[in-house]
Amino acid sequence: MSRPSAAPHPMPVTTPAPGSFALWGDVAAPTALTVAELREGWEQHRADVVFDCATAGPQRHTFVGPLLREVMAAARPGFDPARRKERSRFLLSVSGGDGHHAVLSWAEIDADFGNAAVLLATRMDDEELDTAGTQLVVPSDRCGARYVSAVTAIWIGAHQLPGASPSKG
Ligand SMILES: Nc1nc2c(c(=O)[nH]1)N[C@H]1C(S)=C(S)[C@@H](COP(=O)(O)O)O[C@H]1N2
Ligand SMILES: [Mo]
Repeated sequence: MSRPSAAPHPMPVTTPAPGSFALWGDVAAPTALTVAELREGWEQHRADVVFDCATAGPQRHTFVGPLLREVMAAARPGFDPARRKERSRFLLSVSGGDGHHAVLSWAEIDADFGNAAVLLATRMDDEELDTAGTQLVVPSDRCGARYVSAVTAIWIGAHQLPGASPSKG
């Protein structure tokens, strides 16, 4: 059986400048952000983390940056912010320029659900990330696979069941 040829979520038409990333998907205001904008536009949080790498063992870093959930609000995701069940259907996919990408559920980072303090880093240890690009920081993860570095795009959208009409609330 052949798969439909049209991609359900076409990539943004413009490629973001080096060090910046695109926010796209089911959003009212797709946008591109630089690390400087992440630093200036939102409250900066600090996370001292240890994560395990399958090949290099335990890695210890100090990251600084805004909360992912606060940055995502700038693009206005396609849910009613007052409706918990609507929010609980959304997923995010965070990709690096090398093709590595990892997903999170919106509920993981939502204060009413998992409330994880996931960051988009502007600094790692003594290095400002303006040139390298932002890095996803998931302090509650034991392993490093979702610490996506040199992020180029974050997609957000809901999982829709075929034929289902979602209940409100
Ligand atoms: N863009 C990108 N980010 C990535 C990876 C990758 O292959 N590409 N590997 C992940 C893995 S498996 C780990 S353990 C950490 C390693 O982080 P470190 O290089 O800071 O130790 O980066 C993560 N982020
Ligand atoms: Mo790893």
